[in-house]
Amino acid sequence: MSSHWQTFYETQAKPDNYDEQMKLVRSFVQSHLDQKVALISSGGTTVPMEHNTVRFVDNFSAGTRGSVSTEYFLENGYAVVFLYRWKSLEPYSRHLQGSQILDSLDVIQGDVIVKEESKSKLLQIITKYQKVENENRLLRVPFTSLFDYLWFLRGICTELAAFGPKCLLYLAAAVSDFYIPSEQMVEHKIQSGGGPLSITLQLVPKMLVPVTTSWVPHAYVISFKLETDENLLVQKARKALDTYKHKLVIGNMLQTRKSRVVLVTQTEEKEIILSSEELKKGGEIEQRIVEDVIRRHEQYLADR
Ligand code: PAZ
Repeated sequence: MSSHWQTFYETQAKPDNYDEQMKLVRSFVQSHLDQKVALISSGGTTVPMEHNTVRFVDNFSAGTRGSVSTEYFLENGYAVVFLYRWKSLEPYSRHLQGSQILDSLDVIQGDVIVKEESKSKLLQIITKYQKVENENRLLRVPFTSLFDYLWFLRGICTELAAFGPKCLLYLAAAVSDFYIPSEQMVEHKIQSGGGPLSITLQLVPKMLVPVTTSWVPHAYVISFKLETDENLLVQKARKALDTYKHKLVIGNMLQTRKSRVVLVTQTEEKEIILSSEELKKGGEIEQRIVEDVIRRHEQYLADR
């Protein structure tokens, strides 16, 4: 009999661009087999309400955690598959959001030039970006819906299994716990003429089960746990560790996620806190998280 997660893949169609994207993943894997690799998931998933989707359920995630962390993993020599919500923040370009790029430029005698005060910032970003591009160490795989995300998660994990323990999963995306299965979804735009709308959302299967037991059983797997009630945070992180037997849960509160996280393992609970001074100076908590996580991954490799 199929398990809950297997039924999901048997009944929910794969994304149209799945085969094309997976070809890129395979080729990326082949070029980096001798390196450490990280799969970083980032941003929020949408849950469509109609097959011809006009409306969907979404969440708050901007993709900051994933995109910032990706830069630090790349700085530390990892090859990275960045599985991210289309149009959420991306590594490097995140520094130039909205009108920032236009504000850093000027027109002088018909030529576009970079303003003096923006040069050092742009130089830093572009130098790092070009190094990573030249070394082909970053593969971006975009998703929008929960279906896309879960299909790519399985496909990419299965390919990354070839890295064995050199593979690290850093699952920072805010993935919906609820969805409308395809067979229960209406075809066309839901009409308001029928009065108030009630919808029933089903539970999304817990994919950390196949991730840890079947798809990448030797990888160093880190999941994130978001809460809004502090009393639940560590308790829920521990429950996840007990259930999925992976290596680390990084807990964070919605309101303080940029300045405080708690790293929970089977034996330890450790906080990383960024002071308001550090934040004001442009400090990024992801730098400290990634340093810590890389140390743990190295220890994991050394212990094997
Ligand atoms: O994307 P972002 O930087 O705005 O938020 C990051 C985050 C809070 C989504 C992430 O740190 C996280 O906790 N992800 C897991 C969420 C969960 O499924 O509990």
